[in-house]
Amino acid sequence: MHILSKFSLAAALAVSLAPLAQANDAHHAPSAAAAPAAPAEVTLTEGEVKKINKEAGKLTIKHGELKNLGMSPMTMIFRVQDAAMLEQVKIGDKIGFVAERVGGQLVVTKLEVQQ
Ligand SMILES: [Cu+2]
Repeated sequence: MHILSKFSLAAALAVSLAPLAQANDAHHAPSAAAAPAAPAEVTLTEGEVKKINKEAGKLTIKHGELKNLGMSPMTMIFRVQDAAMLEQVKIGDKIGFVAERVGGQLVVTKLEVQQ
C-alpha cells in the first residue's frame, strides 16, 4: 500500500511536469523571436501617435485596450523594438500596433500605419 501510493505520486508528478515544460518552451519562443518565425495571428491594437522621441527610441501612444497586457485605454510611452518604426509615423497618425512586455519594459513589436 505504501509503495503503491509512492509510485502513483511519482507518476502523477511526471504527468503534471510534462505540460509545464512545454508551457515554458512556448513562453520562451516569442521573446527570443523578433524574427517572423511564429506564424501566430496577431491582433493589432488601435492607437494614435502623440509624440515621437527618436533619441530615446520611444513613442507616446494613445492606445485602446491592450488585452495581452491587461491594460485599459490610456496615453502612455512605449519603447519601439525597431528604430525604423519611428520613421514610419508622424504625430496624429492612427496606427495598429502590438505591444509586449520585454524585460519589464513595454515595447512596440509591430506597427502599421492605418490609412
Ligand atoms: Cu497603457
